[in-house]
Amino acid sequence: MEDAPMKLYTNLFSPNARKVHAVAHALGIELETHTVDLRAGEQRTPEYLALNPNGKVPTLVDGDTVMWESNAIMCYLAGKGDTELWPKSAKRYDILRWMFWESNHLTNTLNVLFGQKFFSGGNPDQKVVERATKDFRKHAKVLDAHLANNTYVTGDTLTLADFSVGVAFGYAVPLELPLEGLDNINRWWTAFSATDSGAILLPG
Ligand SMILES: N[C@@H](CCC(=O)N[C@@H](CS)C(=O)NCC(=O)O)C(=O)O
Repeated sequence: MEDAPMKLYTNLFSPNARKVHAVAHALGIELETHTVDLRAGEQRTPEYLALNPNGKVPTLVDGDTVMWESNAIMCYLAGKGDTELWPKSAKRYDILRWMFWESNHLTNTLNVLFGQKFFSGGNPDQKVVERATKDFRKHAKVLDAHLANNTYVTGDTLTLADFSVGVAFGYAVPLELPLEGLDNINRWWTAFSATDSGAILLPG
């Protein structure tokens, strides 16, 4: 009997969910999907909270396994096979380093900008925007310096780290991210976001 397809609870408005879609595409994994209606609050229903008590997307269900946290889901999917995106070598630790960096530094500043620009009823707090924009620039400079000597985030091949870190840069225009002069990021992101999988990271 064939295994049932894995099911992703998702919403394409979510950058964290798009990371998972992009990685699944790169791996050639077909996922059954259920769009969680975030506007209607479906993420806070008892049925959904039983799967993901954080009330967030994405969530992956694979038989008895329920996974949440987009970066963990990406590792889980890639771990199903043999792939350079998530090699079975010490390079994994470097990939994880950048995935943790993304969720701790880059995404934190992005979430603030997201909240101020999209969910402040058109009345963003300029001081908060300024501070988060400055923080974003500080973190982006770290990545830019690293990319001066690396084609991709963890060396000369595309890995999960590119998907994890890359999704932020799709918001360069709507969030007015300060990327001037960060030529290495611009080179890397322009090439990556033009690929079929990279393009899935872009907000629709
Ligand atoms: N660290 C989590 C963050 C998930 C997250 O923040 N999801 C947002 C969309 S990007 C969400 O579901 N928000 C709905 C809500 O908070 O009500 C991950 O990477 O999966």
